[in-house]
Amino acid sequence: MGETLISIIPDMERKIVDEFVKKAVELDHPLLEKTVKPVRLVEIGRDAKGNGVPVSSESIEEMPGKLLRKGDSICMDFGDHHVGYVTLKLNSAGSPQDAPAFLRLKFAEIASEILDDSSTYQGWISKGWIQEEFIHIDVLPCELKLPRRYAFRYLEVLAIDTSQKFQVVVEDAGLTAVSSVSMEDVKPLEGLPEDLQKIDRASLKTLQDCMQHVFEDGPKRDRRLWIGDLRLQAKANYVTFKNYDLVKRCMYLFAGLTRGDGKIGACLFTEPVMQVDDTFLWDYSLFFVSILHDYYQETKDLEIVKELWPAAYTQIKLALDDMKDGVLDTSENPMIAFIDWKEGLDRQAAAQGVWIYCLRHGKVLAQLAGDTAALDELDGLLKDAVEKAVSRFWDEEQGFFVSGAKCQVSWSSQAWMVLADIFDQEKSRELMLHLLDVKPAMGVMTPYAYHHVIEALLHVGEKDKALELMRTYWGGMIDLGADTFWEAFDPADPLASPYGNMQVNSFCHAWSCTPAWLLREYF
Ligand code: RAM
Repeated sequence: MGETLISIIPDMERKIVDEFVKKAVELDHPLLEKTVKPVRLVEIGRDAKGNGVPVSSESIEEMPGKLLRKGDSICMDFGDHHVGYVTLKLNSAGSPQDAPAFLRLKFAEIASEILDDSSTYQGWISKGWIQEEFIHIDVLPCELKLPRRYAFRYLEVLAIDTSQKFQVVVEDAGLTAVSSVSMEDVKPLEGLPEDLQKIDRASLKTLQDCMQHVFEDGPKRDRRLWIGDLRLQAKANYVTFKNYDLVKRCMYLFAGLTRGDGKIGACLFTEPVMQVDDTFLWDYSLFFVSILHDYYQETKDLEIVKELWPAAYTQIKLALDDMKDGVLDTSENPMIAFIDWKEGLDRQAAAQGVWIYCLRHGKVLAQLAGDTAALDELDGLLKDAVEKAVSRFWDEEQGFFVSGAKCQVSWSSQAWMVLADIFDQEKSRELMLHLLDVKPAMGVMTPYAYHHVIEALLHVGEKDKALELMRTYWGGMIDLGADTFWEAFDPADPLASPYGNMQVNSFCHAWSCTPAWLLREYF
């Protein structure tokens, strides 16, 4: 582990945060490793709807017999989604190798990515996230150990060029898959219909592949600890893998690597040095309160509550700086709270829901920590926040919470206000049914936001409706061949991406693992 990077923190506090980082380092354990071999060769084509799918396959035994000339390729299928390090045994055939073998290696989480053309990519985040390598090999045979870690199921090897005299042969391939947990540690749910079993299995695999030295958000891309993703991963982990050390480590990291002003950042890096990112999301920093609350509910570890309560309480106090008249001020930065990637979403009402949700958890923690002064303050804040939720956002005529100057009605606003318990259960239930009935156009784009809609339905006792939505949404990804669940999915717009192009979307994304929790918790 590298040296700790902490900026402008007074000496006394620095001691405490350094202590937290030290604890986080001590809670880091070696990853479990598993050797995985490709199970077959496949050809990827398009189905009737244009989605990439394996259209034919051959035994993997055929691989060493494939002589790759200029333009030839093979595609290995490793049978499931994995995260890890790849080694290829390469050789030449024909006359002596009189030129470098020039290869392109493409790693794909879903079959469609094999068909993508990276030269067309024009999204707003780095093209560097596309898992593709161009490699010259001067001398064959060789063992090619790739230094990067990949997240993939399919690996295509294309011979961009050889020469007229020799061909490239892939004699063998292997993967050292890594994770902090093993799928064998979790009992699959029994007695479920097949579609739900598949959803549960893909959720577990998603979570497993995101559980590395920290809870990563998506092993293909950011590979770092995001707090909004952590909150949902931790919940799913409590009823499945039960790796408490990893959650504890992540909480210590966030508390130990706050920004100079005490705010917990939206995400943090552990390499090359541990440091908090400068991205700040108002709702994400508040979720530290919730994560600590949930950890206590699961473990009853009062010590850590006492230790981390000051950091949690600080997030509540600092959140007030971004509020005006008791609600989040979104006038300068409409995305100061994240809520969802949905284009055009007005986030103010949903943010009020998050605020109340976290204040309630804050009160539980203050009580546990014996902080009576904080408890009094939180009581006052909570009363005011609930009053504002109704007076500023509730539209009795429409029967919906509305958000922003244009009084936008969105799915996320309703879900978060229901999770915040603004109304009693019956009124909240009516609101959720009204939502499903009217289906406002401002829907959701990510499994993260969809999770909150489903959780809200379960919160008001609408199990059947929740299950139905889970089946169509997460089941929709399964129907498209998902082994793990995706960062973004809009059934009405399958090519949707928060980044302007799907090629950089992550198809194993932590925040989509929650069916594993919901199915165990509510059914
Ligand atoms: C993306 C990441 C991450 C998420 C943030 C808000 O960059 O996918 O998972 O938490 O957005």
